[in-house]
Amino acid sequence: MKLSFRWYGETDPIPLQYIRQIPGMHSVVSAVYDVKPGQVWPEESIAKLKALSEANGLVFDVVESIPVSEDIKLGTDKRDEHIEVYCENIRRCAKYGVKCVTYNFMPVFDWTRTQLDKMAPDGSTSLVMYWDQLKGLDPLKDDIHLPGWDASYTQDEVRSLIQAYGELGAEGLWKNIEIFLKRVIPVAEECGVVMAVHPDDPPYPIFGLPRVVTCEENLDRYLSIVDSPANSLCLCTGSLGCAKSNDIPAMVRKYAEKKRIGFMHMRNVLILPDGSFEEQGHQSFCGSLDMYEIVKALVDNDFDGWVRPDHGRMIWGETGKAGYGLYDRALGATYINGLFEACEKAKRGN
Ligand code: DNO
Repeated sequence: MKLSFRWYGETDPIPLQYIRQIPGMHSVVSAVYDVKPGQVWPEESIAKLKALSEANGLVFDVVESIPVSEDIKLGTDKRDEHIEVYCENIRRCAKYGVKCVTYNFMPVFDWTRTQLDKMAPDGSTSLVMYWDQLKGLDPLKDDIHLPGWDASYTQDEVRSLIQAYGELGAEGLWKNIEIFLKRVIPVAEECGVVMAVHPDDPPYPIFGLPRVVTCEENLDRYLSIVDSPANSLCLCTGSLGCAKSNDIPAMVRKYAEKKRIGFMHMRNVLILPDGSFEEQGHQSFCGSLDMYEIVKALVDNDFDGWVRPDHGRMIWGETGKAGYGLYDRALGATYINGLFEACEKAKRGN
C-alpha cells in the first residue's frame, strides 16, 4: 500500500514539511480547490501541486476530488459540456503524474454532520451526527445551515435542487451515473488513471435526497456499469461504516479480492443505539469498526493502492479544518502502519 495524506494546498495550515515527517508517508492527496465544478483546471495549478509535493520528498499522485457538477448528477442540458470538461481534467491530471482520482455522486451535499466540534470526556473534539438535531427539519420549508454544507448555495437554490433530485429519484440518478461512467472511464483507462468513487456519507438518504453509493448491492451495481479496474472504489470505512448493516471487513475483503479498491479512507466511527454516530480515534477499541480485520483483508489480497488516515479528532489544542488537523491524523497514520506491518509479517510467517 502507499500511505497518503490529504493536503488542501497552499492555504492548508499544515505544511508539507510536517507531512513528510510522518513515518512512511508517500503521497500527497490534493486538488485544485479554487475552480468550480464544471470548469477546467489550469495546468499551472496542477503543475504547482506536483512541484511542491516533490520539493518535500512526496509524490502527488492522488486527486481528491474532481467534483461532479450538479448538472452532471441531474442530467441537465449542461451535462455534455461538463462531462467533456471532466475528461479534460482527468487528462491534465494524468499529464502531471496523477494515478487515482476520487469523486462522489452525492446530490447537493457532500458529508453531513450536525456538529463539527463535539467534545469528548478527554477534551478532544470530533465530528458527529445526532438524529435528534436533524429531526423535524424540513429542507423545503426551513432554512437549514448544517456545518460543512456548501455555503455557496442560497437556501432557495438548495430548495430547488432538493426538489429536482426528488423528481429525479434514485433510478434517475443511476441513469445519470451510467452516462457519466460510460464516457469518463474509457478516458481514465487511456490515461492510466483509476477513478475511485467515494461512498455517500452517511450511506442513506438525507432529507429525501436519493443516495445510492451506500451498500454492497449498490456498489456491485456501480462497478458492473463499466466492468473495468479503472472503475473502482474509494472505500471509506467511516462513511459506509455508519450503517450497521454494512459489514466493512467483509466488503473490503470482497472488493480487494476483485481488485476494485483504488483508494482506502481509514477511520473509525461509533454508532449509537439510535443510529446517530460519532467520529472517534482510528483504533478499533475507539469505535464500531474492527480496523485490524480491515487491514488484514487488504494484506491478504496484496492491496497495492493508496491508503490515507481519514478525519482525525482535534487534539492537543490544535485548531483548523474540522477533521483535517495534523496530530490525530498522524496518530492514525502510525496506527495504520503498525497494522500493516503486523499483518504483512504474519502473512509471510515471520
Ligand atoms: C470528507 C471526504 C469527502 C471526500 C469526497 C470525495 O472529508 O472524505 O469529502 O473527499 O466525498 O469526493
